[in-house]
Amino acid sequence: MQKRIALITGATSGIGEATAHLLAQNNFNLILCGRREDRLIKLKTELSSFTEVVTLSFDVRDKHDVRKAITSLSSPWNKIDVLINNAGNAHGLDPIQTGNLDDWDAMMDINVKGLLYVSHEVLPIMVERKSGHIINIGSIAGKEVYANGNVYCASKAAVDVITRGMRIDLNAYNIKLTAIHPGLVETEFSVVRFKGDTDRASQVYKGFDPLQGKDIADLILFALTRPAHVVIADLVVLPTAQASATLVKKEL
Ligand code: NDP
Ligand code: 8X3
Repeated sequence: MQKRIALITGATSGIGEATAHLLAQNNFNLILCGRREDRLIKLKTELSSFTEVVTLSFDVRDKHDVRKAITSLSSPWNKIDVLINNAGNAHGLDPIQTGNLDDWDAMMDINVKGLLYVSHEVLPIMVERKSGHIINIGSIAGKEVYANGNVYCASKAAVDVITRGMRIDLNAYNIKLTAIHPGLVETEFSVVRFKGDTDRASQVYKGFDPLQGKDIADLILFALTRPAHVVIADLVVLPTAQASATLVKKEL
């Protein structure tokens, strides 16, 4: 079987990195994206014994850079079969009345507008070929609002709604849309949310068995390997200890 080409945003850590590892070993050629070039180069070296890898370093907030990076791909790399819109983070955890404007900009610009900018460059390729699969990484935070989650929750609710809109608009073009909404996954997510405070970040995952990036990668691979007539549309996945966005059974 011919290998499909998958473009993964946010491949330099966490869910994206785990997905890169799994897809590399399961018949995908990879376009790996992120801002940290050193990590992209290291990942390419690690995965090159399994598959072919191209790296693109750009900030999803910059629509001109997004366009430049994706249009720089030449054949066969510009025939993207799979887009995994994974890049994103929470920035801060503050009540709305004391929220930080830069944090708000970051979350809306990366999680929402960044996803749109990347999709905008990849969609014409899929539409022209009448084929493709887009996987958007949402969050339980897009399904439930929790205290101090305000803008992050809004950004992930937007991912949920945009995915549904994409599914409708792209229905005529045989393009599959999957949204995956994880609960707590132990990645660099909380280190970013708490601005490098690793002690505070590690508390988030103490006392229970959180999801790992590999758990989400497994679901991504499952969604990508369903038969042509099947699409996994919307998936919420939680650690067993988590019952809702805020209820986690911890044994401390
Ligand atoms: P990580 O912090 O480990 O990974 C985030 C990735 O996003 C990195 O590869 C980072 O790359 C990339 N990224 C962040 N900002 C930008 C930017 N401006 N431009 C380009 N790339 C960027 O977190 P996760 O793996 O946990 O997060 C992946 C996705 O999963 C996010 O969308 C997150 O919201 C979602 N999610 C996470 C959950 C969790 O509990 N961890 C739960 C539910 C959803 P670089 O810094 O190199 O640019
Ligand atoms: C990440 C999960 O619960 O921290 O989207 O919002 S949570």
